[in-house]
Amino acid sequence: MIGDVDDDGLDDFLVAAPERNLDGVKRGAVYVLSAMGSGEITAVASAELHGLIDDGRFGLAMTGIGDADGSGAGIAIGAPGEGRGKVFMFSGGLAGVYTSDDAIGRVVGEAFGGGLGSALVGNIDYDDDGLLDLIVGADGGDSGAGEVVVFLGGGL
Ligand SMILES: [Ca+2]
Ligand SMILES: [Ca+2]
Repeated sequence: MIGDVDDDGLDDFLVAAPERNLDGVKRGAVYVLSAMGSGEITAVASAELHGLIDDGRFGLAMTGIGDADGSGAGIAIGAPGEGRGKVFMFSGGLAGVYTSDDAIGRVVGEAFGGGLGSALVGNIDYDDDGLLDLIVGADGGDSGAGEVVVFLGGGL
């Protein structure tokens, strides 16, 4: 469950198009859908978020990260093809068009091609301290073996 990302009182869906080209090649995009509707994705989405790096595949993984600041449910979006791999955090209350530059926080992988952000699990309390945590996969991390990093809540 992602939560209410655009803060209109209805739980939302995220739809990703990680290979969307936009102004480049496979930069990726994520769309927030609040109310049910039909039509083209850019017309029915209440917010959209764009990657800015070619082959970054922004949106390959996504998760809710809870509402840390009372603005609505935050989300994390992985872009494993951006250099070392990145995860972008956005606070809630999203409406309109954003880019990865609008993120309130970002995590960058340790090594080029590590693919940080290839998988994300949020909205869980991994260490049972009452704060939501974020688990991030890096499918090319640890020299290609893959690795998983747990970010404990409080700092996100
Ligand atoms: Ca909503
Ligand atoms: Ca926790």
